This record gives sequence, structure tokens and C-alpha cells, in this order.
Amino acid sequence: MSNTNATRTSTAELQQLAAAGRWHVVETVAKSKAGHIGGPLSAMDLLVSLYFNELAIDPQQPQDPARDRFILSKGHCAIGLYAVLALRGYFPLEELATFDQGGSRLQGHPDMKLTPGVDSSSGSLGQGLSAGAGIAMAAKQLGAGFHTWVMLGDGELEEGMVWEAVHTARRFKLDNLTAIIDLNGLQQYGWPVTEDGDRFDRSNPWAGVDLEGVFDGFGWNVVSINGHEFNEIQAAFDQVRAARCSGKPTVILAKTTKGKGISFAEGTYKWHNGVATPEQLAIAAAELGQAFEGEAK
Ligand SMILES: Cc1ncc(C[n+]2csc(CCOP(=O)(O)OP(=O)(O)O)c2C)c(N)n1
Ligand SMILES: [Mg+2]
Repeated sequence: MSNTNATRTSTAELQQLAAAGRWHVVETVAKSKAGHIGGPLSAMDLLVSLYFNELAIDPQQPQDPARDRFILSKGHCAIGLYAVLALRGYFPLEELATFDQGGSRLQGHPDMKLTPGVDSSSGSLGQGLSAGAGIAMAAKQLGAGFHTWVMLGDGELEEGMVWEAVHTARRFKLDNLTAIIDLNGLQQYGWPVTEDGDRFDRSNPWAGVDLEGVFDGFGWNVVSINGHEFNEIQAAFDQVRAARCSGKPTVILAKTTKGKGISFAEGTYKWHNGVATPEQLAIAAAELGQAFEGEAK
């Protein structure tokens, strides 16, 4: 199976898609009155690049055994994935309005049994790379040529299970597996709990750590990029393809900004999750170049 994008999506088109995706995130969460903002927005440029230029997929055949697999291990960012799946044609954009409601196919965290295009359920942080390694190992054993991609958060990277998968993937030479780390420098809470109940240290969980050296030491190919620069993202994908016979998995360390694209959400833990007011929606719409009638649809 080959990518069904006959022509490459241009950078200008990717920018428009990412802006639309960001708008769908913030508007949908406002409508459902609960959901995550910062993580979906930091990942959006990577997600549209994957779904519009890289993954060998066919939205009309979401269960095709030959398709590339994508696992959103940081499952709390589901609305970002749903927005991109809808833009890519897996289901109608109007369905986003059902997000997080009982009976909806679009639950607050991805459910592979419900949503077309979701290859693995997620939400309990730390598990996606192990699932991806298992899929990649099965592909090797079956002689299947598809590639498996996993996106993780930098807070999520603190989970011990991730490092078991990092070790295993190299040991079994899973060069058909790629991890993308969304290095937005923020998670949800920090530690320890202060007297007033705040969990205050929300600083970059990996400050002072040489992550490139760590992954290199585990025997992975390491590619570091700005996760908002489409040409750098594409160059990283090209390096993944070039490493397909290297016997090494690849990690893309993508430096990003949490809340990217909406001024009041950028670079703050306060918009890890949150519901925008009509006034904030108007600001977001203007900044993202989207039409807004005055209230969430
Ligand atoms: C095992 C587990 N522990 C805690 C949570 C609650 N939780 C949801 S999001 C989050 C922070 C994640 O931060 P990060 O991985 O950096 O994601 P991003 O910044 O991309 O939103 C936490 C602790 C969870 N979903 N799973
Ligand atoms: Mg983070």
C-alpha cells in the first residue's frame, strides 16, 4: 500500500490545515465544556505532516492490514488527532461536535474499537511505545512492509515502561518503528504538593538531561527538529525512511511550544486543559484566520 496522497501537500496547505486543526480543537473543547488544549496544539504541525504527507493510509479503508500505524500514546490529546482524522476524511468534520459525549465515536481518549483511523487505544500514559514495538515486531515476523509511528509527550517520557520499550525496540532491531517526542517542556502538574495544595513545579521535566545522548546510548537513530517547522519535519521523515534498513529504530525529538498558535495558551501549563470563553474563542479565531460567529457551534 502506498500513500494515497498522489501529490505532496505544500507547506502553505499544511499551514492552513494546521490552523484549521487548531481551531477545531479549541472550538470543540469549548462546545463539549471539557478537554485538552495545550498538547493537541503543540502536536498539530507534526500530526498534519504525518497524515497529509507521510503515512501510507487510505481513509476509505481504515482497517487495511497494509496501512502504516499511528499511535497517539499521549492519549489525552485525542481531540487533536480527531481534528486531523476528520480533515483527512476519516469521518465528517461535523462529528467533532459530539466529542466526549456518551454514545459518541469520539471519546475523550482514543478508542480503537470506536473510531475509524485510531490504531491503538490510549490515555494511560506510558503504554503506546510498547504497543507500537509489539506491532512493529509482528510486522517483521509477518514480512509486512508498513511503518509504525508513536507520539509521546515529554511528561509521559518519565513513565518507566517507556524505557523498557526503548530497550526492546533496539534489541529486536525495529527499524520499522519511529517515536516522536513532543518536547513542549510542560506537563500537567509538578511535584511536590505545597501547603496550599498546589502541585507547583511545572518546569521542563527533562531540563538538564541530554535526551539525544540518552537515545543514542540506547542505540536509536536520533533526529532533533523544531516541531513547528514543516521543512524540518519533512526532513526528519526522510531520515526515517533512509534508516529503514539500519536495524535501528528512530526517535524524532521535536521541540515544540505547548498551546502553539493561540497567544493566551502558548507556553503555559494553565492551558494544559481548559474551556475557552466566547471572548477567547474570538481571539483564537482571529489569530488562526478562522470564521467565528460568536459562540461555539
Ligand atoms: C499513567 C497516567 N498518569 C497520569 C495521567 C494524567 N495526565 C494526563 S495528561 C498528563 C500530563 C502529560 O504531560 P505530557 O506527556 O508532557 O503531555 P503534553 O504536554 O503533550 O500535554 C497527566 C499527568 C495519565 N493520563 N496517565
Ligand atoms: Mg509536555
